[in-house]
Amino acid sequence: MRIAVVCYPTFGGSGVVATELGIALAKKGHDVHFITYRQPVRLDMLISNIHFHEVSVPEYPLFQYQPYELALSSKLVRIIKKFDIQVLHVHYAIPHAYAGYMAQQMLAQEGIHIPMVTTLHGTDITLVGNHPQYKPAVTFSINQSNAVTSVSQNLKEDTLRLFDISEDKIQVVPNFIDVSKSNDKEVECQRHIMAKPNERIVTHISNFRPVKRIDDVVKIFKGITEQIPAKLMMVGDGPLQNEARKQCKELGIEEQVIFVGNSNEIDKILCFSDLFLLPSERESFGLAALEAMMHGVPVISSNSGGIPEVNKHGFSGFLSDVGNVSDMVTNAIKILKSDTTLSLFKENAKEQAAIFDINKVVPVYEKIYEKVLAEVLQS
Ligand code: GMT
Repeated sequence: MRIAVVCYPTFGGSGVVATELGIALAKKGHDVHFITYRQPVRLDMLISNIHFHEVSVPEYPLFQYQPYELALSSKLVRIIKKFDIQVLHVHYAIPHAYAGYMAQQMLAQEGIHIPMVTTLHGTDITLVGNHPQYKPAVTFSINQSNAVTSVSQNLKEDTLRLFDISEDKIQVVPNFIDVSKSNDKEVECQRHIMAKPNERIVTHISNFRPVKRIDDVVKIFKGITEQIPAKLMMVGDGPLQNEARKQCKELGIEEQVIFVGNSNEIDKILCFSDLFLLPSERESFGLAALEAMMHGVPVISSNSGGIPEVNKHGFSGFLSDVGNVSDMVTNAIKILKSDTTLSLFKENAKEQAAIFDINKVVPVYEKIYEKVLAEVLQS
């Protein structure tokens, strides 16, 4: 099948899911064309049937805001025609589903009918999409999509609660990980570089936005260090990074916290991590936690949004109410206090992650593509 993929090319979870899915589809023999404003960070261009088409937005002084949607839909029309694309898959409703719909309409004028699959990822529904300024356009473009998927049951429920969309429109297709990567012998666990032998390594990965409750991450770690020697790896970049650095200084733990910034070496970092922290205010799924679990890292998380669908309380980690830092510290200590308990939780985390293996999810997307394609051909 010839598939066009639209996504955000950044370190965020939706871009990662889109890229990993595209790579997996290409490995199965599909032709996959990524159309976005920059090469996605995890995109491996060495796979022969992966293609990348950059959307550039010409700047003009009259515009206060550059019209990316226009440039994207024009590019979609060109690429879909040139490569005879059969299915368009857009990740993140804003503005991708809207631009995709415009492209569909322009193509229809020329007698080309292409189905669009929209995958909802979370903030496109709960934080941004729900804003009155965007809501009518988001509702419209979700309803116009030939198929809509959401990355968790919880996100489906949120979408139905917040938007005027019929229940049978949305199919839950959970996010996934490639379990074979956790067995990758080429990844060297260089634990000794990061911590002393008696220290536990605690990790947090995010875009350092308010929704991630970065101050709770630091407070939980502080609570852990009061009982157990540990290091904290802060991976990623975003608006709250400087505040977090300040907070570490104030709490007197700056020597124990390593700010790594954005990294393409997540596998290596998770390989030597003992515990992952995700105390988010809200999370449609929590892909970062799933990636941690795949590497045998138990998770201390909040119980918000779709996280309970991923992290199992008392098995792969523990869940607490949002903001209940002392409960999160108690739970972290339960896991970290002995090598035996830690090993047990590590094994459990891997077992739980395996439920979300990519090999179970890719065929589901293939079926959706086949269905929408057949429907469009019949109409
Ligand atoms: O978490 C973010 O702020 C980034 C955001 C994104 O769009 O990349 O992540 C969302 O999509 C991920 C992939 O489906 C999910 O794993 C995250 O839980 C979700 N984030 C939120 O719902 C806050």
